Amino acid sequence: MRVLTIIPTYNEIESLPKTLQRLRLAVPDSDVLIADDNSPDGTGAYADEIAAKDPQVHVLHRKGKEGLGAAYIAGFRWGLERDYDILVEMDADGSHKPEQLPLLLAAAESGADLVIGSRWVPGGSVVNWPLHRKILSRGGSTYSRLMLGIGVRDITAGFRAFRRTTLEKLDLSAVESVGYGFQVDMTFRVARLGLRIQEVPITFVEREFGASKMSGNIVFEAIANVTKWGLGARWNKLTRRG
Ligand SMILES: Nc1nc2c(ncn2[C@@H]2O[C@H](COP(=O)(O)OP(=O)(O)OP(=O)(O)O)[C@@H](O)[C@H]2O)c(=O)[nH]1
Ligand SMILES: [Mg+2]
Repeated sequence: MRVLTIIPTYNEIESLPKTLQRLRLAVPDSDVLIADDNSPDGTGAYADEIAAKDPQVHVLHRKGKEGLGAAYIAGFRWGLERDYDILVEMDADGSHKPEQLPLLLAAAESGADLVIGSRWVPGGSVVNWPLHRKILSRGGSTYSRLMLGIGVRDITAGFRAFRRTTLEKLDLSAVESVGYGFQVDMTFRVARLGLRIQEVPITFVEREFGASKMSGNIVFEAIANVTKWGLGARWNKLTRRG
């Protein structure tokens, strides 16, 4: 199966070189697409240098910072136009171990429509996170699970593998949200189609370099959207019955 690993970047010049090197070693068959939002620190130019030497590395330059969701949607479209069978989401900051990508790919190849690298299933873990980040992540996942009525333990996780057929069934232009909410939105859409979602345990490592793009706004957006979607789904059920 042809695999494309999409890495969205915004100011990741300290992390991207190592991540890319590890990925090319760990999964040499996967092509790579770096979706850069015109990073002021030169991440896009660095990606171009690598792409000039390595035909399996590609770069999608975007105008400016529009959020991880928009970068992924553009990356998915790029990959779908080019006949990839599996499209992977992976962060540049070293949090997702490229060495664990084969676990996700194995699950996708054996039939899962969406594979989620999960911190919150048995065997999954987080390295170097302060307690408040763990609480926020687990609490957010639990709230979303209850609100949306889907059984995924790590719903905001960003290390994922989609079969192309899954993405083809979604209306990508309808996907909202920029931050974590994007991952929740995608999961909810896949679940509503009745497709098979499988979580595989991963070891998530807190970034060593560079700055997190997480903000109060992103958290707020995610909570507000989950509440809206959850209530909307309940309302639809009620009115269809009535
Ligand atoms: N193209 C693009 N990439 C982004 C944007 N925001 C974040 N990213 C990338 O998305 C990945 C995840 O972003 P992080 O800042 O690590 O956010 P996070 O992983 O949710 O937060 P931390 O756990 O604190 O690291 C990284 O590779 C970022 O460079 C954006 O607006 N545009
Ligand atoms: Mg990160």
